[in-house]
Amino acid sequence: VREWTEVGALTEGLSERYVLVRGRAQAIRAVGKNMAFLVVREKGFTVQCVVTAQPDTVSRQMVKYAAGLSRESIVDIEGVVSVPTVPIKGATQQVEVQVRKILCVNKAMPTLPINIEDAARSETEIEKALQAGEQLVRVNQDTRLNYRVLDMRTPANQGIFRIQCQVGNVFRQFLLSKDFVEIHTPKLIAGSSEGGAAVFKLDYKGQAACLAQSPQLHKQMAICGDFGRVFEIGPVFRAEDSYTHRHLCEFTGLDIEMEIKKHYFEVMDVVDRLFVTMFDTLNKNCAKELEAVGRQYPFEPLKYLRSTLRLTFEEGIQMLKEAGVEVDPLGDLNTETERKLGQLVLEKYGTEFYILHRYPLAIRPFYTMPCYDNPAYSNSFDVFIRGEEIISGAQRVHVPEFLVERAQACGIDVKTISTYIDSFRYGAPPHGGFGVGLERVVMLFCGLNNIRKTSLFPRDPLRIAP
Ligand code: ATP
Ligand code: AMO
Repeated sequence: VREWTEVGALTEGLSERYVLVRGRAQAIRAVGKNMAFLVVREKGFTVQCVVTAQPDTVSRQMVKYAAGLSRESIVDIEGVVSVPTVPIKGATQQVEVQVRKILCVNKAMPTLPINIEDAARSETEIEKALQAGEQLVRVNQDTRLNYRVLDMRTPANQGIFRIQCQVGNVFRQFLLSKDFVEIHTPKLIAGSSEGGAAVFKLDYKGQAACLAQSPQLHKQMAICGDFGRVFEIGPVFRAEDSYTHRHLCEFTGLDIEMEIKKHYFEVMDVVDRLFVTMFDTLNKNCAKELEAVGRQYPFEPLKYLRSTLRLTFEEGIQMLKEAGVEVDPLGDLNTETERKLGQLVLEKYGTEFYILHRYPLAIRPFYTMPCYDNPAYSNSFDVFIRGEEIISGAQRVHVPEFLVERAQACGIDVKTISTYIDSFRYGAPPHGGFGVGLERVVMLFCGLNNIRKTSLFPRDPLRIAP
């Protein structure tokens, strides 16, 4: 059995060695009848392979065969590693493979709907190429998403989804190390978990049901069931009816719920430790991926403090007011004012990651605990990256009579959540938690402009395929 060498491992140290590699034929160029160049890609690394007709080893027919391969076909190449005298452009590896044998393992169709090299260019590179009179097709977002399997092959997308994997991984590992138990709650539920209209309704064997807008009700019920601290990574469904850069109809929720002794600050402490650890880990373990993303979509590394800044909602409103932005002191911030506050916070405190807490009660979900000292406010918080929300969290109402009162006040049909309400009648500890949108974390950490870039197969009001 012959040993395989990865394209990424092809370096000068292997000079003169005979190697066997498998990859995709990313680019193919014939030079006359005696020579062909193939750029072969594997896991984001590329190497130039040279097929030259030679009396004893390489026939002209083989050169023709190589030159006739279709882009993105999967090929096995055997050959000798050599170090060229001039630097190689258009490949990540600075050695070449002098091809002796070539085999097409599986061919791609001759014309692809997306050219990977075009899809991988940054806006600046596109502008330059166009100015130089180069013929290229700007790959728009719909085309990318329609042919996502091809789009995924660009270095930036390889980076994005490896980073996304790390976010989930750090979330899980961190919480497991802090005594949290991973749970799995149902996504088919009887009543809306967040209130509001953004619910996908369905027929559940003759009974009205919906897709869970969050694991909110069941993660709290797990606390009533004495698990102490729980978390879940799972799909969340929102029937959003408009098309924004940061809303999906299905996203991945990272949720926690935990008993608290005294204060909702205990939940914010978890946010702080978890996210500082997460950002540190991403910067350390995903340097290559972050660089690949930045090459196509340039961004500044996230600025965050060793200990996360906490501002009250009132302090935030005051900062906006001082900057000449008037907002309703008991109303919600909109996208624009959130961004503005993000800018002000960055200027004043030097961080792009911060917690805003003690929100007005009126704009929070029914299960949110009001502040003990002033019921116009609540023991709740949102967390922002670069001026956009990634987390909502709060202490919850754990007294059943009060929970019913709050649900009714918020216009919720209590009958549809009766089993949830009943859970609190058997004795419930004080508790709180939060929910994070995975795609938003990756989008904002990498300074990307659209959540569709960080969802493998995004679901929005206009898209349910592929
Ligand atoms: P959440 O619902 O979770 O708390 P969110 O980021 O969706 O998270 P919202 O509170 O729904 O935040 O909305 C905050 C702001 O985002 C709104 O004031 C509005 O400016 C904007 N926004 C939210 N949903 C939409 C939408 N479907 N279309 C356009 N803008 C929206
Ligand atoms: P909320 O509704 O704020 O809170 O959602 C929590 C987080 O989920 C993300 N998010 C979204 N991501 C993509 N597309 C959407 N349509 C979308 N909507 C929300 C955001 C948001 O911060 N049960 C509470 C959480 C809790 O209190 O524990 C909840 O669902 O990043």
